[in-house]
Amino acid sequence: GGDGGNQVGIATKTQTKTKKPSQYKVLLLNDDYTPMEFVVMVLKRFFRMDIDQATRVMLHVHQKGVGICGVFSYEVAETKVNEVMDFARQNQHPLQCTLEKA
Ligand code: TYC
Repeated sequence: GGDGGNQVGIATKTQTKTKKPSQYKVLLLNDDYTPMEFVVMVLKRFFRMDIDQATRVMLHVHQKGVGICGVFSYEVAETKVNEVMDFARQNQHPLQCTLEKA
């Protein structure tokens, strides 16, 4: 490459672009057993939603099967998924939470 002045003729490229961190959606999945109030509590506690927002997202997931809790960096999304799954397990609910590239 014309930038490195590499004497052995290996192509090089100077990094000019800064990588923007990838974003990930945190998804909540419906099931037949987790109480609606528990899902609302999860959305309030881990995604900082108010009662109206949390109720809307919970009902969307209940009716459509899946819904978005939020969009975060990989690190934050992974942490949220783990926190929700741990909290559901501790309370013996089958609630499933996952992440997907935005
Ligand atoms: N379907 C559940 C019920 O009828 C409520 C529910 C909503 C469960 C959203 C999970 O992600 C969920 N009790």
